Amino acid sequence: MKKAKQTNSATSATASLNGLSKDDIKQAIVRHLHCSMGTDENKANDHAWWKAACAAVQEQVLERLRSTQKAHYMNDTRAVHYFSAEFLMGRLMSNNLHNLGLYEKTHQAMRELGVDLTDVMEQEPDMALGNGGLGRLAACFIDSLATLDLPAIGYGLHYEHGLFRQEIRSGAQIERPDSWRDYGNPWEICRPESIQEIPLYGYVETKYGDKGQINKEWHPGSIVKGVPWDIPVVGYGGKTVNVLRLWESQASDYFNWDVFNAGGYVDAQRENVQAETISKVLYPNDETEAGKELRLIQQYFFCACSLKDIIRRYKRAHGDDWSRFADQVVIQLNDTHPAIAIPELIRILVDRAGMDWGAAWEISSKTFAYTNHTLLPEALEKWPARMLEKILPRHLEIIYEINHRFMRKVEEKWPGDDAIKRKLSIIEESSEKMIRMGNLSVIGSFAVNGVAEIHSRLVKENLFPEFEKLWPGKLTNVTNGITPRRWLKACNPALSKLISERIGDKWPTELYKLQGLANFADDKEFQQQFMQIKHDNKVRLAAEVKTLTGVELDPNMIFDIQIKRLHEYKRQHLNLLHILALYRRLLEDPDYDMHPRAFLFGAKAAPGYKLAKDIIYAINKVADKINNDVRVNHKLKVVFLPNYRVSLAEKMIPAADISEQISTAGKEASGTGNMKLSLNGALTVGTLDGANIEIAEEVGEENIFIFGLTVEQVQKLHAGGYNPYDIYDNSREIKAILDWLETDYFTPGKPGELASVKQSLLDGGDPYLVLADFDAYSEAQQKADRAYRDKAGWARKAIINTARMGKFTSDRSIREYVERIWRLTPCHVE
Ligand code: Z2T
Repeated sequence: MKKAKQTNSATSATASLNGLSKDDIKQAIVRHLHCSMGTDENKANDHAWWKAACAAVQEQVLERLRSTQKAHYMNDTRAVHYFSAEFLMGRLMSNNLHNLGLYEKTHQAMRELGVDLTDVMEQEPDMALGNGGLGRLAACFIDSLATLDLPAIGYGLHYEHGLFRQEIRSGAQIERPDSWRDYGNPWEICRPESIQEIPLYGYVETKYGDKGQINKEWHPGSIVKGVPWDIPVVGYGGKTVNVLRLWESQASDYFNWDVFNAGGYVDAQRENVQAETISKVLYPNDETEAGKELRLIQQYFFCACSLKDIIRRYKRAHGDDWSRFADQVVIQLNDTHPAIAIPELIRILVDRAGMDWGAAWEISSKTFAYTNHTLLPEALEKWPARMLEKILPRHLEIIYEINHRFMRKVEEKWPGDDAIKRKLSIIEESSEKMIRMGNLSVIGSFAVNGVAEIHSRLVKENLFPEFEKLWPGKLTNVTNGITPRRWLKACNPALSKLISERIGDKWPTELYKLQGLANFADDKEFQQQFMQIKHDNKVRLAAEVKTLTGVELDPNMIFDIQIKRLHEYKRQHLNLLHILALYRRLLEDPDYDMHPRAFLFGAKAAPGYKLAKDIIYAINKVADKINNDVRVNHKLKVVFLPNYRVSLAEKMIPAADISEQISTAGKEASGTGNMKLSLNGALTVGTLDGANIEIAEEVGEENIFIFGLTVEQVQKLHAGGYNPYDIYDNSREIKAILDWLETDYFTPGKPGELASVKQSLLDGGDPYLVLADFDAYSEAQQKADRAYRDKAGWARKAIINTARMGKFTSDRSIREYVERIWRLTPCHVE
């Protein structure tokens, strides 16, 4: 009786939206099994069931997509166009079912068909078209946009291979191609009617008009075809279905015609290969700029396709009247990767629509807004002017013109100050002339934002200081968020159900409602239920760990989790040094007082990032040793889970007790994993960096373990000449640990294999202050250890963490973008 009621309340928010019954779903799935998959109930394996189920869900999705597009067209709505080189979508089945309100019914329907929905969903490959935080943020944002009934379209690249699949061989990372579409992607729809032709290379001809005007004509040397694939984005409640439009490159028939006629059939095939290379593979570097020609072509290719698409749609409603363009279209640049869209729009307006510069600039500078995601100098994009000249000769001219006019403005504001001009110029006059895409983005946009309070302050103060004086108010903050539909409702069903029982089922769209849970933070029964769910999630993860690595974890251990890209600034090696400290303390004193703890890592290193790969290797070697050392392995375990990705995050996050967020202060722009873990009741051990600061404000200092240098202290330490040897020479423990790495203790017979980690922290100068923060970190960990032993106290802290995460829904982020930057109005569908 009670059970039936709970099921009802869990689906009541959406039940009225679809009259679809469980039997309808069964019929649809079986129909697709027969008619789309050409198999039957007896022969079908999980993969066939998965495809049939997707097809059945997609029918529902497409109906809503049609009504959404009709509503947007009829209302001629202003829309945001989210330009991003990355969309890290993960799997779509569970998400779409939850957002349509069909999850429970489909689960039952499949059970009656004799298959388990959870197993079937495991068949879906992740859509890993992104590196990490930036790409996942884009995915959360388009979920929120659809949920809030906002007209929006995501534009990106249809990579044939997403982020590489990571395998661990003898402790080392090896990269394998990701082939997410090998057996077809049931969610995407090809739209050949919207193909675009994109010019590249060639030269610019200057023409003089009869009234003395100068016209420029770009004669491209090559043309590629952009083929759009649409992925429907289902809002929670299933009303609005927006699209993510991803462009695939193909050889243009038009271009190859000449070669073909000249008898160059084989040469024409070579052209095909080149054109099709553009969308072949996602660059696997997060936060480093490779400066490769193909990468610039990727960026231009998807921006040019998307702009043509937007303009075609605008013209359908407004003809050649450009006056309302900036009222109808806003384009958000997700970092500088799509910044080339700025000169591309100006080129279209000036060269193609025949506008004068002033009118074109007026439109383009009211169309673009730019989000900055990092302060790390190695991630700030700069393109050699020579490369732009070769690939996009007209765009380089336009960039020079933008800069020329901007320099006049700077001269007006700071007459005669050449130092400021050098700093603000789009052109960096180094030995090789470089184009600074960050400066171009700030100059060409009407709004610029950072992604957490502290990050936005540093963007203003350190990255673009004089820009703030030129355009007060243009630089602002929008703190990142995460979608609670994927990162709580879908990934942690037991906790979601418990929450709904206590505070109702409105929290997925009104996350501040979670604060109602604080009323039960001291309620014994609730604490027990909350921690039982955590325990069950740990049991489930332990089973997964056993299958993936062979390591056995006791779910009574503290599950301490660090999951994120591998980067020196994120300091996985600080975590590792602390693990080594615990190991050493346990060897010196078998009764060393600590609650048993399992340290779990998930991280991919950029394939060319040597030290990052060395750190993965070191973690694995230390893990091997500790896990097999019977003197300590009842108290200490270390696990490196291979191939960290969205679907693995969904299994790890609900099982975490402790969340490691330990970047050097000032380096992590925001972080979003920090929000996901805290939302699922993990306590943060973290620095005063990125959104950790805002998480600490929300949960209160007694419910988080903050440690380490502040941004100001970091700056001072660097300015005063930091010498890591001072710490090494004065700390017995640190010295012993670092020296240990050089022995063959962890790599029997191969001393020195882990030496690069030590080297980077001593002769390498320890640029991320690992040693400087070590003692504070170790102390914070000890506090966490003591706190965990107080069962009720810990349960209270965990509950408060979940209860106070309301601020971090991506719905709040999107509302801020809408009110302060995009100025959109919702368009209700049906
Ligand atoms: C990325 O994931 C992030 C920043 C980048 O700067 C590039 C990539 Cl691939 C160019 C991350 C930040 O490191 C992280 O702090 C932030 O939360 C995330 O973007 C989303 O804003």
